[in-house]
Amino acid sequence: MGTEPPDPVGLEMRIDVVSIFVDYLAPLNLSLVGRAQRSGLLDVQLHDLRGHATDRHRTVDDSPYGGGPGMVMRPDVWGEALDSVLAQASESPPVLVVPTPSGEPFTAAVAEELAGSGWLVFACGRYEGIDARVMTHYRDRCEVREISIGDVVLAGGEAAVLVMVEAIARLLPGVLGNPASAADDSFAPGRAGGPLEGPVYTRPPVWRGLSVPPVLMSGDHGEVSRWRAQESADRSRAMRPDLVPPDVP
Ligand code: JB8
Repeated sequence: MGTEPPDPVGLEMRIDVVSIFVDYLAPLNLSLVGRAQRSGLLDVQLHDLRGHATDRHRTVDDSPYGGGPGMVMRPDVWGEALDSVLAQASESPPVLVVPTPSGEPFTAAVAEELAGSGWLVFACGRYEGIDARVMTHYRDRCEVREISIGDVVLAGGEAAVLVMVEAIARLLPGVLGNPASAADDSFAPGRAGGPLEGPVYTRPPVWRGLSVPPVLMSGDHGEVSRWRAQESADRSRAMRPDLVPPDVP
């Protein structure tokens, strides 16, 4: 009576996240990503960077060489942490993803590439970032992607990891209930670059005096398609003119 165990499914991806604020990543146990974990499609392991610090105060940062404000994360602590994750060896090395405002932009195409890897390791920086030698060193041992989630500056990589893991997990086979809803998304593979999705409506037909556009109730699927295409084009021009090809005469 609704107590049957879930169907067994194969592991599609392992994700390790290293952070000094692992509690920040608790939402990975909720909603779509949490469900993917419980169904056996995804294995997420969190690691406290401070567990690899060696001094009494478990220090992970130090002053920047050359001067300047803030603190930089120490390469020795990161090296111990990442070595311990990489030692959980698989057939092939992981892709090491480092969120940083100075990285390549995170897009649907990047999400797709990362979804094709069976193992991702996310390294969450804080303060002014991670000593650059860490990225240099691990480029010899695995693929390293320094990635920005947008032209905005966060206080650390954790929130960016929540964004990226959700975008990646929903591309894994079996994670979405209805794959048609993913294919229809604005930046879905094959339609990256728009057009944006237009407005959507559900019951009731009139709410606070506002009616649903009558064309959607007409039953004329051709008319509905043309109306939605026009709404998408209008919205794309208004919100994202950068996505709209110039009108050629
Ligand atoms: C310190 O804006 B972000 C971002 C900001 C950060 C760090 C990592 C990522 C580390 N500040 O994507």
